[in-house]
Amino acid sequence: RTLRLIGAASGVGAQDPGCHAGPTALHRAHAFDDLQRRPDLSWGETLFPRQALGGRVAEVADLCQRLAEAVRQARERGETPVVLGGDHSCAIGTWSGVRAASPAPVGLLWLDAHLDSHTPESTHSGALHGMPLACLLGQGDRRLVTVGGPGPKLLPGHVALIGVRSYEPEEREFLDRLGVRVFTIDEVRQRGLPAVFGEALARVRQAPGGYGVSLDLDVFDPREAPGVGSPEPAGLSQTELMPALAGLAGDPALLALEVMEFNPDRDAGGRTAALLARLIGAVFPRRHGA
Ligand code: DIR
Ligand code: MN
Ligand code: MN
Ligand code: MN
Repeated sequence: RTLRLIGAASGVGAQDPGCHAGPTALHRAHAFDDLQRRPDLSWGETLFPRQALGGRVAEVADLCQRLAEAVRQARERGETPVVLGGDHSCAIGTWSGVRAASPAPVGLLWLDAHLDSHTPESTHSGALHGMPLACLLGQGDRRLVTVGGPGPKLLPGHVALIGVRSYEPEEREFLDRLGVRVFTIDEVRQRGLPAVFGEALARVRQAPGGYGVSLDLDVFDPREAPGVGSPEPAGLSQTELMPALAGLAGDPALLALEVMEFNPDRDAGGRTAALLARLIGAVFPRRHGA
């Protein structure tokens, strides 16, 4: 396959805008040098918010619209989009674009410390990166829900979350009511990641159009991935998650990957950038001789 990196340089969806610098920092990071030399990988455009639009929802909707278009075009060229954030509100663009390029419903594996399933009515913070999954399921501000076309972009039975440990009751109730499967960090600790990951994957793979992975870097423990927008203690280790992600390698049903919430300001020693490069290499290993 051919990988296409697309930057989503937005921090407008978060209270702390630091993730806006993520894609440009990665483009320059030494940790990304080997990746950028791969002949099967190219760096496409990086999208920036247009502040003149006035208002966060308008800016996020516009950015996600352009991102959805870039992702759709990449898919239609037969490429595999790898979207680098940016705060997680950009997910509305990525998965609306993947859905637009697919003839059938797609699944989504959401790896995150948070649920990201607030609505404008339920949110405590007002931050849009706390709402993208609800938007993709058809609930939220109309301007965000209609990015890439009308109608929900995901069906609840095709969505699973892993690693969740910080959320408000309203967003949990919303997902439970729809029947979205949430694997909290407690369930991971009880059953082990391989069992949980396998069950989540089986669920998202039921989607007839294939599936994607949305990885919020805060799913990792902040001791291993300090460079994130909203660190939450007691996350997954690389030792747990990397082998599970490596198991996706070569899966023809995997349509796209996004890695969100990278905040270079907090990335002491460049550890999170290095983790990110390893992660892309694990999911999409370079074929021998390619
Ligand atoms: C937070 C969002 N739960 C909120 N935080 C996120 O504002 O509702 N961090 N998504 O990654
Ligand atoms: Mn998130
Ligand atoms: Mn998060
Ligand atoms: Mn919250």
